[in-house]
Amino acid sequence: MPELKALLFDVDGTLADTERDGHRLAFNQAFADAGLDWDWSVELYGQLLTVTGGKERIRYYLDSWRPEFKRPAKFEEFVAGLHKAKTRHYTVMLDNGGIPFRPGVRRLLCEAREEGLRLAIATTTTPENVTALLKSNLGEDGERWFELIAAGDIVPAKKPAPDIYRYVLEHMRLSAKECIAFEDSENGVQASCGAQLLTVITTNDYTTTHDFNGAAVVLDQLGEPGNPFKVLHGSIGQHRYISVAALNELFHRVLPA
Ligand code: XBP
Ligand code: MG
Repeated sequence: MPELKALLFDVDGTLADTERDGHRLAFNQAFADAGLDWDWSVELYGQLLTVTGGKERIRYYLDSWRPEFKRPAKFEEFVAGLHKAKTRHYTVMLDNGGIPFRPGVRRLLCEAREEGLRLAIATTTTPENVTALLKSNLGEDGERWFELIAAGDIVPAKKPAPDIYRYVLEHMRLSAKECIAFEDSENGVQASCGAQLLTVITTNDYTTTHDFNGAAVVLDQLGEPGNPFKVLHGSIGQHRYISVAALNELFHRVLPA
């Protein structure tokens, strides 16, 4: 009989709504610092999210929106420098009040720890960003809640490639059939399902129209006792918020022995 052993979390959009008022603003601040007139609006940023990874997103923007931009000789260094400045702005933003976790995230993490489930992070974002987000929401030892934080350039192919999830499974010596992944986006579900993981989606403003084919269930949020989730696709029994009991039920329904 398979047993649920671990929960694997995406970060951006899943643990917290970091994109629109976090990463986007940090990119714009970095562009302004560098004297560039690039300004990523809320709407444009939604289109740019097609590409995961900040450095990759800057290159995508230049290729598709600014083909006339005269690239400096050391182009890769130029992009890396901009991205470094962006990371600095983003982590300062988190340190100064932060971006709160989405509903139900802290409660589920606490419950999972109490129940002895193993926890890990699988994200394309830069490791410093994860540290800052976990610290601002869980306190100084926030990172230690997770057995493994797999982030950024640790694998060469970012989501939608399944590599980051395969990395986590390999390093934690887990089979995909022992885990549940939490994602918020189409790139994310392609990565988790590509690694054969049962996936729970919580959508956000940027991802409600995404294709979540392959996900076990699609919800608007994890929910809280007084703030139930809406089921957008699939079913999660009689549960009103995601608890370890709800996850075990889903796990045994979707992955029968
Ligand atoms: C997250 C991303 C990241 C962040 C920015 O995707 O695409 O690029 O937007 O992070 P996912 P960096 O949630 O699917 O992992 O700028 O640090 O790359
Ligand atoms: Mg995400």
